[in-house]
Amino acid sequence: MEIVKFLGLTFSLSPAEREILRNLSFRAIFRAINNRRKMFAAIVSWRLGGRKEYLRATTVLKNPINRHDNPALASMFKTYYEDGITAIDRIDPQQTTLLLNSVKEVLGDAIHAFDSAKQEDRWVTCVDDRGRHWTYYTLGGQVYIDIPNGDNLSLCGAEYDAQTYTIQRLFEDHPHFQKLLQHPLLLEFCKYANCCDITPNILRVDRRIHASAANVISDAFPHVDDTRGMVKIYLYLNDVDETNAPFAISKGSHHWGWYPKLLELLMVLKIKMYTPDMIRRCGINPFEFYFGKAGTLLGISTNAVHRSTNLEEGKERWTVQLIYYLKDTWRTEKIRNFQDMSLVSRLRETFALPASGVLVRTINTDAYPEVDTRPKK
Ligand SMILES: O=C(O)CCC(=O)C(=O)O
Ligand SMILES: [Fe+2]
Repeated sequence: MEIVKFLGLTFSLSPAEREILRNLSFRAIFRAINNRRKMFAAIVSWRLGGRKEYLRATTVLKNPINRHDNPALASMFKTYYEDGITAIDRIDPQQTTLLLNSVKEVLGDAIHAFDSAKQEDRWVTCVDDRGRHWTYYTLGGQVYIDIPNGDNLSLCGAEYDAQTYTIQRLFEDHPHFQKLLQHPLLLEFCKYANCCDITPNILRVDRRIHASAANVISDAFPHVDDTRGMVKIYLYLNDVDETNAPFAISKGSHHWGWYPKLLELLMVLKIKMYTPDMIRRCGINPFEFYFGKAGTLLGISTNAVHRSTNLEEGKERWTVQLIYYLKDTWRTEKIRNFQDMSLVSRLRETFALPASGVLVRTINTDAYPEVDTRPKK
């Protein structure tokens, strides 16, 4: 041990430390400190700049506390804000029946094709001679037609062109749909949930039946629909209970802590599925199932983690779904820590990403708990 005086301080140094100190010039020390300073400044400006840019492009769903004079609307908005799902209204039985009949007519050919499909047809999308894009999915038990809004076709996807059958043409053929879209509570809901944009991008008419493979290859896996903001309105056209595909959602998961940065990452990694273990680690709620009489109108954030449910054999579920996209990233006011510095380590833990960088994904469909919970009023 050697005693050294340096800058007025007394150090005791081992011979090796003394050797190191001898080789250190003031210049080298200054350079090291300066580099640290520059690096620190770069990190700070990146964080501030990145944050500014991120916030600029992000639509924020605002907490509606005290923001509405009408108590019924205030309660609907509050439920949607807190849970990511809310009942909007119950359409009267006469209008519901008219809509169901229209949907049966619109889906007629597609259902016929579904019924006569060979098993290997599996997933078929085609455009019929009227320009309607219909899809049937024999393994998933699903038939649907997606009808885009002619006023913003470019937002709906490259597959839709000028020849496509649009919502406007649907209104001419079946005026009940127009009436549905003018429903006052539905419009109020859109104004709030979709940040003033009350025009759906796509109207989907959908029929589901029992599917033997529904739990293996379909939206039965917990998932989120998009990294963009997405709102869906579901209209149940027949009674829906635990036997015929109630919509299932993890309430409040749209507030998820490192969301939506995390979702961007998930999309890049092409992960849309979550195992129960991931859900537990992410700290989000177990799934709740939404039952409802024919005419039930639900407003849903499909940025929340959700999943479909298989039907019992012989049962059907008919729905009209209105799909709204926001153009950009999205978050709620409640989200904090979305720039959490520990994001990478949380991700590693959540997705069991080993040090080698190989992604391990285990999906055990038997393990999803079916919680039988009725929607709260
Ligand atoms: O229709 C359902 O039950 C759920 C389907 C789904 O995942 C969705 O609409 O995004
Ligand atoms: Fe979905």
